[in-house]
Amino acid sequence: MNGAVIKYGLIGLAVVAYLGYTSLQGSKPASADLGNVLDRTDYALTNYEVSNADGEVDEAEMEMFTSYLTDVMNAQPVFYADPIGMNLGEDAMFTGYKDANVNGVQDSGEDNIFTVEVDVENERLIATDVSGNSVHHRYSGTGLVTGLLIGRLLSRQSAAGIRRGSFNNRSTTSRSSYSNARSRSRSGGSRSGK
Ligand SMILES: [Ca+2]
Ligand SMILES: [Ca+2]
Repeated sequence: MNGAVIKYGLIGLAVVAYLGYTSLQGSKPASADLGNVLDRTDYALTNYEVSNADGEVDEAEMEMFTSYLTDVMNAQPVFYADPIGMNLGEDAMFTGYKDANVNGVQDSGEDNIFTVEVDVENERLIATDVSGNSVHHRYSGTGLVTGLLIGRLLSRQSAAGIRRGSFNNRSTTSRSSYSNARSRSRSGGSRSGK
């Protein structure tokens, strides 16, 4: 009897010690489903509407797009356990980060989760997580606004010294292959009920 109590007590201690260890290791955020990241970025680029049709997307409108993209990333059903914030860099790279306090600003301790780049040369989006997994997806938007947004991102890349062919040799998985791998691993067990 006492032996069993001690045994389970020790298992309990081991679990507590393990959880403590993993939370110390927890500076690296959980990886995001890059398929979802790509689908949502594509959706945002395809469906964004600008109110003034002056044939130009200025910096303020690019900010508004980034805000819209943030909403799309967090739309139900959510695909990531924490709220996602989005930053647009000078080099036109979007960075998704864990916006723990949901204030739209990347505060200290709010780690990056993934990045999204636009490869205009190959008409695709490239999403990369913090583990270095990289997935590409051909963007589908063909409308005027999509073209203007992508043109603006291309201008930013040029200004930052990124040439159109810079992404040609990037090692990436296609969206469809990644999707299959993800759904296979997902069917192994439910992660709900956190
Ligand atoms: Ca405008
Ligand atoms: Ca924040």
